Amino acid sequence: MTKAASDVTVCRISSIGKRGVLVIGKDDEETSAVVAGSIYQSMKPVPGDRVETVLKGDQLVVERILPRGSVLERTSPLGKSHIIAANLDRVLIVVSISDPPLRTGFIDRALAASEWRSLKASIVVNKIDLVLSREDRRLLSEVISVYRDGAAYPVYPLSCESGEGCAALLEDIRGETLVMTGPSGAGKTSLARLLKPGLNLRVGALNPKTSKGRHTTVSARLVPLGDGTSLIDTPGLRMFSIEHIPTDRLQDCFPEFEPYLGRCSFRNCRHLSEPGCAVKEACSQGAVAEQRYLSYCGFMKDAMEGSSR
Ligand SMILES: Nc1nc2c(ncn2[C@@H]2O[C@H](COP(=O)(O)OP(=O)(O)OP(=O)(O)O)[C@@H](O)[C@H]2O)c(=O)[nH]1
Ligand SMILES: [Mg+2]
Ligand SMILES: [Zn+2]
Repeated sequence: MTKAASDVTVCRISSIGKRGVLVIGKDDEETSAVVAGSIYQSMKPVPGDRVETVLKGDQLVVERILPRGSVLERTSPLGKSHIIAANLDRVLIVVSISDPPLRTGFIDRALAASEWRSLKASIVVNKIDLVLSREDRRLLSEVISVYRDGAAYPVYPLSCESGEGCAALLEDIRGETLVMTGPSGAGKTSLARLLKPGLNLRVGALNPKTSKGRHTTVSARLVPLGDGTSLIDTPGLRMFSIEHIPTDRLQDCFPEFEPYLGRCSFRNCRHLSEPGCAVKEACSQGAVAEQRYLSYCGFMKDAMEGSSR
């Protein structure tokens, strides 16, 4: 633990429970602590937060949350901003091709949310041991082509079952704090367990009838991997909502649009059905992947319908 003053110790929040929190201190050990009531008047702690703690008797008390460097945010089902985790270097979007089936809309929303908060993002395609059919292999190549080749996001195809591809990921993330997001059952907790052998977190089999996950992880948890690397596991999401991103800023959340912005006939072009749109033209020439452009149009439509309700 870093000594900030004689009796103040800086720790990192690992998880939030009903009665208190778990904090990570020196040598990556986990300790339970209570949170001083005054903190909740300003903000709620989240995994990844750096906090000042004081030992009172034999009870560790969190007294202050240090200013946050970066956060990943989503819109909750109640329409409120939900800060998922703080002080992050990268977002890992964990998906699979089948079991559960790939939904590129999820990836595009999570990428937009990462861009909105200026966070680096990468895609983990887990369960490549199950990618056997021609159709699944085609989907995997498409993910690599659309996201890695078309938008410069790192893509890590891997298998937590066989371990294939995991070393390359581990090599690239050394020293970083990462938060994982993805649909239930994609294998986020399995990845944390693979990278931290002995980790006591539950993984859950998919529902065999629906091929969907069963929402096994119920609260986010920061897992120290050693070497200053921290991986934050989170509960699976049905959808990554991005209603908090203003409509006129969505275009900035698609980095491959950037060379074309400002080149449309209309200065305030929304890149939907306006004539002389440079983004649409780039899409029809194949310079912007159609799937990504269509996601953008869908998000714009959702946002415009939402704001007129
Ligand atoms: N075949 C195969 N199965 C895997 C792989 N990784 C994970 N699984 C299985 O997928 C299921 C779901 O894994 P979890 O790690 O619990 O998934 P999760 O993303 O944490 O799910 P939630 O906590 O519900 O969000 C478990 O039965 C795992 O054993 C893999 O690479 N290949
Ligand atoms: Mg899990
Ligand atoms: Zn345009």
